[in-house]
Amino acid sequence: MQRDTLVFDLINQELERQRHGIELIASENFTSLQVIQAMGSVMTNKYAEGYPGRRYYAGCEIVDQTEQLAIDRLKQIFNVEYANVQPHSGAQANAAIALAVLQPGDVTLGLDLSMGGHLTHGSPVNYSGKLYNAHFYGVVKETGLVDYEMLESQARTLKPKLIICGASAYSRDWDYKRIRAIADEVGALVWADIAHPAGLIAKGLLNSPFEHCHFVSSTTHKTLRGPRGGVIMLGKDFENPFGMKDNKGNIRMMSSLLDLAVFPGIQGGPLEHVIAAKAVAFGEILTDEFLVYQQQVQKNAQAMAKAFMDKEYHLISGGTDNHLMLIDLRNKNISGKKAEQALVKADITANKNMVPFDDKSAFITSGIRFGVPAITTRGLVESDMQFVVDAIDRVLMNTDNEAEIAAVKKQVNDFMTQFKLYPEL
Ligand code: DSN
Repeated sequence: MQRDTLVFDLINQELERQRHGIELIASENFTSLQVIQAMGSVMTNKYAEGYPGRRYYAGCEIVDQTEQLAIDRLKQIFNVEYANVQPHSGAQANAAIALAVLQPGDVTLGLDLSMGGHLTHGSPVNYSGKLYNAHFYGVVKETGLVDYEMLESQARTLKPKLIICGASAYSRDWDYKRIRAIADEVGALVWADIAHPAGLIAKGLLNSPFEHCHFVSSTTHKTLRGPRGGVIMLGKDFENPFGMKDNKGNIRMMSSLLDLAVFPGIQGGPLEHVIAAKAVAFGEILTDEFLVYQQQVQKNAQAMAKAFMDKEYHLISGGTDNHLMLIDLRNKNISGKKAEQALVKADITANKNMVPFDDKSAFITSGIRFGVPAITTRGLVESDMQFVVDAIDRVLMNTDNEAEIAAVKKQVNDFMTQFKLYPEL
């Protein structure tokens, strides 16, 4: 068959876009070439419903080994008793936890989406807000920090079955111990969604949720720098406290209920090519180089935050502990939408984001979110953050000046040529 040049030309255009630009979307990263090669492999041809050693299809001896390798490496990274590497995405991992733990109508308590939370933590437009009785806590207006007192009073009043911590746009660490104490008082389970900071947690640079949270989910493609996908983990496997039964009426350990929730609960055949790529990425995470990378992520985020604050940008919570920052642009008289659109013209990619207590809609927003995992993978260090922030500021101060934005774009493209991306391709 003739090569599909239409598609491969587009793939090459995307590669060039990634090479020329400054990638600041906090949830993106650049995987290694061997992660891409594992994903683009014959493993995609295999059906393997079930789990290693207990599949519904023949011929799974090899994919059993790659999946078991991914499981074992993930357990080693986080020192946990249970891991499921089959969720196709973070949203699927989260859906499986909800399916395993909750009945329709059960009360959940998560961080409000407009305060930095995630769609799957109870948003009314998501299954998690349609199927379950979702309630929310927020952040303190003055500090931008999670409002643990509100969480506590909401939990006491609502008696949720599940308390959810974790966020998409929160730049500070979490007090998992405090949340667990609240949960124990009201008889709730705690689930930490570490999709964003997982890489930093993996290397001990942020608090670990595993000792305190019953369930932990993550994506694999953000700070973990693996292929697009999700995982579920249990620090310690435990008997399910609500006596939930499988379809044969047996009360099972939580690990079994989670396995059943992923397959056959919400998914069919696992993506064994992606699981092979997860195994490769997990191998990379176990190396000392990955610790150096994560340390650089934190240093770059702090240098970038300082450079923004020096230019009187208003960072929610006044800084960052992790890989991202959320900026309220209202003192600069520009919306998040306009900022995002102007920046992309200069080949700087970031995303508009609501800020806590925003007076604009999710389509316009008052804020913008910047993250450094991808540029850190490219090789940028603290001293490069001033160039990045100067370029962003020049665009944001000239959103209607096409000539100025074109000049920034040229500078950005020239600057990025020194940081190689997939030179083999
Ligand atoms: N919420 C998305 C993000 O952080 O970009 C991921 O689901």
